[in-house]
Amino acid sequence: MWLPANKISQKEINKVWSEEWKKQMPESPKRIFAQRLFLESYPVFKKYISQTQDLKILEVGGGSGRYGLKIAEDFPGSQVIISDILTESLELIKKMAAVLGLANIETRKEDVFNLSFPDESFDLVVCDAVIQYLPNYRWGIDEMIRVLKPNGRIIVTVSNYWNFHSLYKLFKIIFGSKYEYQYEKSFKKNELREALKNMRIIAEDGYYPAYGLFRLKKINFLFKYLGKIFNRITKFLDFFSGRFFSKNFGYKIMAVGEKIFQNSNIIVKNSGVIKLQFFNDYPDGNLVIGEAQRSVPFKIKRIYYINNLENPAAARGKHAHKKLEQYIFCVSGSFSLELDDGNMKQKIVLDNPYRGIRLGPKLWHTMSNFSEDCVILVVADDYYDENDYIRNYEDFLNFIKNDQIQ
Ligand code: T46
Repeated sequence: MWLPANKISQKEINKVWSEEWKKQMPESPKRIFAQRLFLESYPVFKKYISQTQDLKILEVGGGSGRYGLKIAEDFPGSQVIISDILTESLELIKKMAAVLGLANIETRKEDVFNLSFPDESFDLVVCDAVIQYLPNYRWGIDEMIRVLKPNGRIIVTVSNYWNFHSLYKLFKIIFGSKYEYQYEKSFKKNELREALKNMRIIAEDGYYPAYGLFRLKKINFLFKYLGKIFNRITKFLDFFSGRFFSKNFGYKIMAVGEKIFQNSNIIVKNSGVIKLQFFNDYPDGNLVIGEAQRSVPFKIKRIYYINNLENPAAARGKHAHKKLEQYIFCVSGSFSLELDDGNMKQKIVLDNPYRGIRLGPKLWHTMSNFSEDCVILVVADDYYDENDYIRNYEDFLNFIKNDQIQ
């Protein structure tokens, strides 16, 4: 990897940004809307927002809030919540919303890993250039997907690896100075796609390839003119190529995903999802908390874990329980969990340490496809009892049939 990202803690990352928002204490929002980068980027966002219905919209990590504010202005029938973890950002947004006289805006202090909204609250989640600052960005995305309604849409943008901006960061490293925003991952398209793997990707886009060159003018003023030339060329080429340059070499790349109802929700009987509280203390680890009779909805009598899953062909489970209630977690790595209630079947990839899947009674379950670093944790509401297992699939089908007759 020729573009290392500094390992600094999430607290330090937040500090960089609170300083940034303090500096920006508001000018006129109209001026922010008139900035070149915004003029290039906002129309690309707007393309993917439904014009035909009023939406409940969440902007995550709003920062200056300019996207949420402009969306609220352009879609006055929609309700927009702009969230950020930093008070400085929310202060800035509130002031700008007041200047614009927007009544359909609310600001909320929220941690992207622990959004306080119930499941399936929003039609649209917008997240501009935020996950690039989150070393554990996959789990942030999962949280955004959680609060999306079925078929709801997410628009995510990130720094593009294949843009001159990467060169700017590299020069900074070579010349021994820090990149002003410190930790920032530059994404390749497939990495962004992978982050949205549980969604139906409906569009990939990007904008403003020349902006990365304009940033290089801090190194030499000639880049300003090179940027201008490059801007003309890419605009010309975009015009004839369906925006090929912007989509592939834009300063930011964008993915638009839709929540797939069947895949992200449990369709089999006797199952469900719980979410544990998650503290991201990167690079000093994560802390995930489950509490009996709170986040885990029963008294825990037993825990067990499974590790050293080195055999790629391993398959575990292949049984159901008669009465036992359990939740299964993937605390490290990933694996596939196949659930079968005798009627419906479902396969779920577990790769998120704070999400638990209910293994209720009468649910045939099989675990396979373990990553080498996979560690599975299970909490159960009773002690081990071999008599509670149904280890033969025919017996399982008979058991649920008889159960239905009784
Ligand atoms: C389940 C899935 C998710 C015990 O003696 N005590 C215990 O608490 C457990 C869990 C197992 N055992 C014995 C029973 C077997 O002789 O350990 C041996 C291996 O158990 P098993 O083949 O059932 O392991 P998995 O991974 O297929 O299933 C386990 C749990 O047993 C099961 O309840 O739901 O994980």
